[in-house]
Amino acid sequence: SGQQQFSEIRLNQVGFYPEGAKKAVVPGKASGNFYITTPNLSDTLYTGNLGAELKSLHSGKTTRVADFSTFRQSGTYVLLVPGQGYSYPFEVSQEVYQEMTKAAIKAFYFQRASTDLEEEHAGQWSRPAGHPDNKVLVHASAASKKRPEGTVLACSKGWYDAGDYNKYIVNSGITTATMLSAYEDFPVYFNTLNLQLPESNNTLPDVLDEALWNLRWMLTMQDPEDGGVYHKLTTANFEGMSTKPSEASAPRYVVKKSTAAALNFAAVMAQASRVFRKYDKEMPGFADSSLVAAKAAWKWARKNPAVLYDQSEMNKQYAPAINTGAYGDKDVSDEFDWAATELYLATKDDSYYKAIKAMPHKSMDLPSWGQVRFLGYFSLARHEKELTPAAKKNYPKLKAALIAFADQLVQAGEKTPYKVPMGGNAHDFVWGSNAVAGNQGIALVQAYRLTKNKKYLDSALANLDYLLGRNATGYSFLTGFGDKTPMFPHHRLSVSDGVKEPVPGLLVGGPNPGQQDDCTYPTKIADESYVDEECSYASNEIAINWNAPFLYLASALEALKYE
Ligand code: 9MR
Repeated sequence: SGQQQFSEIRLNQVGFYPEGAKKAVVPGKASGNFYITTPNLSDTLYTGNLGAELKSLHSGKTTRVADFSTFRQSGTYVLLVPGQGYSYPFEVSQEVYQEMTKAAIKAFYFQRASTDLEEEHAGQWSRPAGHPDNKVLVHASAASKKRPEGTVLACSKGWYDAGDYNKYIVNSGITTATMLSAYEDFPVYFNTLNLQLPESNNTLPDVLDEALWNLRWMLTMQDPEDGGVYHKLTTANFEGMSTKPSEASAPRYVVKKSTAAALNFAAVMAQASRVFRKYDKEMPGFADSSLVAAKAAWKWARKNPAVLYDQSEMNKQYAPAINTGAYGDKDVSDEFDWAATELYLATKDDSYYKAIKAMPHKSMDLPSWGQVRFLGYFSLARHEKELTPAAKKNYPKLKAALIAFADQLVQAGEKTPYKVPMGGNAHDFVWGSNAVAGNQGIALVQAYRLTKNKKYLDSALANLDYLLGRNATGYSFLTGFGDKTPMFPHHRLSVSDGVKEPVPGLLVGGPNPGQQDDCTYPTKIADESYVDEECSYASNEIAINWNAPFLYLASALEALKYE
């Protein structure tokens, strides 16, 4: 019965900053007082009153908020509602998110391909190397004169995309960019962070060492002949769920070059050239060669502006058929804008800026693997002081649009029954909805940076609360953190390693009423469409592009609390 009582009250299961907002959500009919007590329920330290009854947009279910923001005493507590039971124990402390944030960054290390993970760095999740990717085959769809079908390429390193073992340029691009942006925005925080990586003893911040693992792979995906970039590196079919990396032996291919891949590559390589410039001594030539690679990819994309990746069309023409993730974006106008922006910032050459179609674009869309315009906008805001007159002229409009976007999120958060921006829009619950929550958090942090108005930061923190338990499922969606947290993610590394606990620090996809897998879900209600089972790749897979916004959000909050 303890379990029953625990699961009813929803709150951030990791805990709260002493100075931060603190809210729990109580579902059902309870009203009246709530209490903050010691975990053994013996001492009551705070008494509050449950708020007004709220109704979910998605389920129609009613909830009330327990707001105990003014309770600031460090310690471990439970929240008690008579007749409703008590919450999981939670902590109030200035350090409450320290380990969790580190784990969310370290998770990328666990996704590394082509390397042994030593016990010293990986603990019980250590493993022998898999996917050396030093003998990757050029697929028929990617054959060129100099590189005919079957040509052997070396494309080692990189991160596994998700629960599968493939490596996709489009998704890698946005992920790496988000990680580099976190560093660009909060260098002081990252400069001292020790993630216990094999590279932790070098002079680079660990987060940049981690980003480099993927950047080095990305660079191998460019054809030096023409600057084009292969869409992905993949097996023909997904490997079995219990195949260990070291046992995986299916041939790996690079497939067809695409415009989206070239532009994602161009954008992130241009950003990398900017970020790594100051490490020219440690990595001679890296910044320069990244920029050269970015320009070559941009040129290819301008010459080939509409080579969309359509896997089923491709499979009609070429063998073997490729049946893994497509990341088949049908509109690359945002990719053009993003790449142009990053190249402009890396070179200050106005001709790149002039290539941007609209500034700002009339539709302001949250980042996702297929929608990357905001990444360029955030970069412009970040480098506001360095803009040339051409870009400076438009900047006030962009800034106003970014703030207006964040205002909508804040307003949505006031209306949702969980008092979080996430879920304020019926379309928030897509495949990988937890990345929507994370990316909303980034947009809010950006607005805070632009205005220094704390309401944006509070709202960003509310989405962290959402991800760590204040949501309709009652799960804390980051593996290894919280009391009710995914144990069975769709993640081959976790399934195949024989360790009970999944690899820690990974964010699962989250509620997705699309339910595009063959799992049995508890309900069709949007914000509850989640199931902690291995079969559920549509709600319980993990993915690098979902972890990256979480990494950004958590790091930003950690960095900013000291301001
Ligand atoms: O995140 C992707 C989601 O937006 C798509 O709807 C879905 C189906 O195409 O694919 C998701 O990405 C998966 C990728 O294709 C392969 N690796 C696992 C990714 C996460 O599920």
